[in-house]
Amino acid sequence: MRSEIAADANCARACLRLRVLTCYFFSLLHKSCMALLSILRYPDPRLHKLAMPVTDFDERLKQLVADMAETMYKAPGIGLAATQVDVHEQVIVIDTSDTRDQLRVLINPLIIWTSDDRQVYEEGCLSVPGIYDGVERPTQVRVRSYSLDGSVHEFEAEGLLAVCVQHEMDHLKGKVFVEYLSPLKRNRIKSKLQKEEREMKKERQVSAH
Ligand code: K1U
Ligand code: ZN
Repeated sequence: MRSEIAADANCARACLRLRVLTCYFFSLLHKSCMALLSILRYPDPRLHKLAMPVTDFDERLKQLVADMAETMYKAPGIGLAATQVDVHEQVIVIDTSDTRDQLRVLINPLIIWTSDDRQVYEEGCLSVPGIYDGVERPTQVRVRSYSLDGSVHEFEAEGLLAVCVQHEMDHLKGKVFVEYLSPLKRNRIKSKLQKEEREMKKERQVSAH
């Protein structure tokens, strides 16, 4: 009787170990399947390319979305458009939640309604690091887009989500938020980022030797 209880306990421990190992294995597999993508920096001309509609809802698209989500969370950002990672297709990932666990995937998004009232929000952009400035946009929008499985869905957004959706949809049209600012501000930002780019290039050359 005692040996049977001991055998059961050993079996339970072995099962638990196996479950832990399996979870660890799959988490490694999951991580190894995702990749951090490099984000284009303003004034890179590729940020002004027009994104094409997605036609194939396949494994390649799922992988792109997984990589974009990982890149957005790591940056960290609250949104990312495929244009910013040099993929010129109509794909957006967004997560404006505080808990960072409510990923939205928008494929071929379309704004089908905007409110008349407008708000100014201090925007930032992962492609324009360190720069924040006010942009005026409609306060609420209604969006129609596709999910990863190819189904259509509609939702209404307001507040930060509405700002983020419009900002990311601009990226798909090749527009960066600094283009809403005055030419003077935009040129200052451009010069600052070009200077930073030259300095980073020099540092990379030095550390390569
Ligand atoms: O580059 C991007 O398109 C992402 C961008 C989205 C955005 C931010 C603010 C207003 C409109 C659109 C960013 O995520 S910039 C980083 C940022 O604002 C942020 C990052 C972490 C937590 C909270 C905000
Ligand atoms: Zn942006």
